[in-house]
Amino acid sequence: MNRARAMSYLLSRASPGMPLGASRAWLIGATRSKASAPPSAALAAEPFLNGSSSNYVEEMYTAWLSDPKSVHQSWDTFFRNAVSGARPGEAYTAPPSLAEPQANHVPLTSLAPALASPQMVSDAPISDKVIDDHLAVQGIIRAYQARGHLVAALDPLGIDREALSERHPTTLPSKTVVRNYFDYIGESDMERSFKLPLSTFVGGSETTLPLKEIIKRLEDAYCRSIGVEFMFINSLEQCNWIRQKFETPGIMYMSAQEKRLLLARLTRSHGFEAFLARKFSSEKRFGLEGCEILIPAMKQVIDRSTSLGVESFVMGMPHRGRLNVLSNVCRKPLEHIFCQFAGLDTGDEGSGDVKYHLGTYVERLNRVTNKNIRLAIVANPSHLEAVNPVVQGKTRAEQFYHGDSEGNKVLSVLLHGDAAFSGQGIVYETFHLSELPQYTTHGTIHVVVNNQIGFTTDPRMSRSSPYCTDVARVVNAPIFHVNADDPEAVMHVCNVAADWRHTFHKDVVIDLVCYRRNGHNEIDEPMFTQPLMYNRIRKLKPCIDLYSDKLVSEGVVTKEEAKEVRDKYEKILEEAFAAAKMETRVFNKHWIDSPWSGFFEGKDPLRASPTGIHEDTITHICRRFSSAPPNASDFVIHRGLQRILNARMEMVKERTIDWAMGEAVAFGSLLKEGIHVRLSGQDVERGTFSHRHHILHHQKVDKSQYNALAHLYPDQAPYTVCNSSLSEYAVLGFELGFSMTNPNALVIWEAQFGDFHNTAQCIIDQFIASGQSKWIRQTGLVLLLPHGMEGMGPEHSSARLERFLQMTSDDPDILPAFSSDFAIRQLSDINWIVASCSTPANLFHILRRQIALPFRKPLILMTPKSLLRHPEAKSPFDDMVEGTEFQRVIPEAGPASKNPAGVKRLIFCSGKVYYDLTAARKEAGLEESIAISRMEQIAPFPYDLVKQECDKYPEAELVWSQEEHKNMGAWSYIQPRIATALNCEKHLIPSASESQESQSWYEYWFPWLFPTSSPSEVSPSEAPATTQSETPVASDTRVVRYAGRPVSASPATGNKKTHLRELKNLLEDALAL
Ligand SMILES: Cc1ncc(C[n+]2csc(CCOP(=O)(O)OP(=O)(O)O)c2C)c(N)n1
Repeated sequence: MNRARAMSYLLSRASPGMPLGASRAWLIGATRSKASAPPSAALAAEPFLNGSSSNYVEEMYTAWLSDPKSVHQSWDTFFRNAVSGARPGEAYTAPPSLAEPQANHVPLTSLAPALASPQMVSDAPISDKVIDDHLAVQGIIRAYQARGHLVAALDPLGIDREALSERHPTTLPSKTVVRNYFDYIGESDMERSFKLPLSTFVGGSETTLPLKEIIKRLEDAYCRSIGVEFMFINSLEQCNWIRQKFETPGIMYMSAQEKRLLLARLTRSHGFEAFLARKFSSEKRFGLEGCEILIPAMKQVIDRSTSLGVESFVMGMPHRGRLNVLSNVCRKPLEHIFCQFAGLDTGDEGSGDVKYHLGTYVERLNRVTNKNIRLAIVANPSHLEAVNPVVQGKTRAEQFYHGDSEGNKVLSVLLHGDAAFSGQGIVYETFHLSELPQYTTHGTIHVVVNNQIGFTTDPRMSRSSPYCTDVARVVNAPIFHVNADDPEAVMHVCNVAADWRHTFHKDVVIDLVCYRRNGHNEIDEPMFTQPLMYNRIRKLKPCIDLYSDKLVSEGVVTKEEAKEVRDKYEKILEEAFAAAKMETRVFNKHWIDSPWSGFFEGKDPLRASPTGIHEDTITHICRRFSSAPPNASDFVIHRGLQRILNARMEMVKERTIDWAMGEAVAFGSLLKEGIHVRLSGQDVERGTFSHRHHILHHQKVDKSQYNALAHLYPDQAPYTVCNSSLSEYAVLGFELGFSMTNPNALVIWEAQFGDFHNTAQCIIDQFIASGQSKWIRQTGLVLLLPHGMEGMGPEHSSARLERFLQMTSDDPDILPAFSSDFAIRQLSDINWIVASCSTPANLFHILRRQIALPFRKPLILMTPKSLLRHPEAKSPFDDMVEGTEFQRVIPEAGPASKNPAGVKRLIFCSGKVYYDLTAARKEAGLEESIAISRMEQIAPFPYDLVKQECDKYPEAELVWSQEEHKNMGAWSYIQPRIATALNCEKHLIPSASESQESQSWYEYWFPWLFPTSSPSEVSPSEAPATTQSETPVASDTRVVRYAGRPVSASPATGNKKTHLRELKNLLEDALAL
């Protein structure tokens, strides 16, 4: 509230009819309804002020308060009338004036409507003390709302803060909170009654309270076990909502039944950790001891949200307490959890992950609300907070596909550690997605397990912000700090958080201030580094004991009942433990977080659908894509864009496409088939290189846009194209999460320039490269990475192709069996696809192939820059029609291919350099003697086609030419693989499945195709062999030579001349015979 508004508000507390000069007369006594009466029609009677002069009024008023003579007599009269109860419009007595009132003047009474009455005009002086006391009380209330949290008793250890739990109501409040307001009002005023402003709810139904009581209630609301941070929020409505939720007397009331449920949940939480500690004392489990309240807290959030209509919860969390959450929140079978401790072999595919990183998905009944709910915990790597955007993307996708446009049915919940929450930048990046139209999940509930330590580092050394939660302030999220040893306070905060999210669809943070009873893990000794803290911790009773003692003393439960609850749960644990002992293997499939029910059913795991399409479809999409909106006469298009559309239409007439059209036809044809397409990244709507233009902007009307691909067919799937925030880490993670929800969607993230992906490296390394292996979770996510040496300097050239290839999971020394399904089998066995297309038609096919495959694989696609407009980088419609397909290798088709025996050199290359090589070859007149083959799919390596090409040119020297430096690009990947392709007999290996020990993913998903293996308990030795090897046994002693730039530390020169010289050298090296 600005000062002028504050003043008017202050004045509006005045009561008509009060005797002027009576001490505190206008601070007390008026009813709330009178005080808040709306401005009357008499406002116009005081036309000497307007909204913009409110500051001036305020100055006059302040000056008048300190000395009525310091202002003009007319102001003096006005204020006297106003405070003595003059009705609106009647306080003003016009002074002799030379000028007419201004037309835009607004009367003061519109700001302070309840002030004035002409009959009340009096010269009696106003007591300064009255004014000051009033201001002080207002200030005190506001101070508690703004700073009460600073002295709240949040820390169960009592280390960090001035604990006020024992504060007596008559004791002066902490200066930290009230600053110097108590210089104006003191202990002697404690018994005086003050009228309560509308900005507080501490009065409940009362409008006045003694100061003593006001302070007591404010301390109860803001300085006990809950510290509320919210006054930075820019919405008065939201601030008032929060005030009401914490200040209303009795708001934290819990029934005996609710308390018993809370005790039972706390008992389970505690019992689970205690049981594991007993049974697996030397195993790491990152237990929850010291924050056992987390389990009841999460359950409370779920109960409350479920009662408000939420059906699905997508959750992300770190290691701490994860097993407990899996068991007690998700109801993951205890046997599955115990088996993870037993060191058993895996019974299915995948390399697996440690138990405290695993995900899960369950559908179950919420017993409190009697509603069915879905719960998913997203699997994550050790990299703290990295899962946050993935959870958001998955949540957003669930909302999108359920038509849940306001997030009423699907809710994301993110758990954090205190050190990670403040330390990891991805937290900030993810927060910034929270309100973006195409990325919002309509509010996330964040829960911080704030044990006041990160591994061995305490907060003084690990963050510069006062709270670990300060990052959440950037999105105006309220932050509820709460002492985790006060279970009922925690439950209250959880309810408020769920209500907040339901009401405002915005993020909210619950900061569970707790401690960590053991070391970082159960094997660590915390006394090495935090001796004082741990001395204190050792003296603390566990929360369960404190709370059950409390309930016993309140008579809510008896000691026997509390024990009975513990014993019952102990029995459940023991039984599950015994059952787990009978298991002989663990199954990764038990931990899938995003099952795709129905997707794999009835599909041949090694058969892809065709990607070529009917020419009519191509023409239709191309025409739409080249046209202005249907209401073109009303929609003013930029002239430059109209030229682009015209040029596109010309291409349609010539039955050709360029890069942008190839992409558009891929998208459009998938949309036609009901496949949702989502393209996200920085500036993707136009395209970094201004080639895409998927969104046309009306040049005269703001927000008037046209998205041609969203209007191709009446019954098509939705097309989402969205410029993202300037974040790679969060946005790539988000799109990965989105892609996990629905396999029948093409989800694409595009980097501005390819190299920027490295700020999202964790998503690439920890999730995309290894996700299927660790968590048997598939994704068809596509990464478009602009790549190529165009003389644009070191940072805009290389998408670091070499890194993706280095993380590719195929063995360079193993030649898979050649068979009719060689290509798709390779795709199925690898962790991701890495490709660099040189033609728009191949781009079209590879994008469509993502959906045509019977499984999902990430696609890492190097995309061009200059090729976007290269006159030769075009494709005829013929290359996309039915019967055509993605070409893994585009073989030489020119003169050299007609007389292969006479070819002296066979150059393999990939991407844009092909066009440089062919132009230079032509110029040198070497088209007969040098063949150039393009490797469009680099990984999995097209052994069969490479071998075919090599065999075709038996006399040719083999060269690999690339524009990247020798220690970069594809060279180190292709070199050993070409050698393997040539020397087959040395590398002959049965098909990958035959050599696998455990069940492969497709055996699990397609059990009907593998009759000998049951999907659940198949023995590795029973795993069926796949097709027979047809690998030719032959040997070629040629070796491949490198032709390209030498090694370098930097990906590219910053000097244009050097760039051109390097290119010339490269071409000479490749082509000189
Ligand atoms: C990105 C990242 N950096 C470092 C680590 C190693 N590490 C694991 S737990 C941990 C401390 C985390 O502290 P906090 O977030 O407070 O959670 P707590 O373990 O206390 O529950 C660290 C540094 C990690 N897992 N991830």
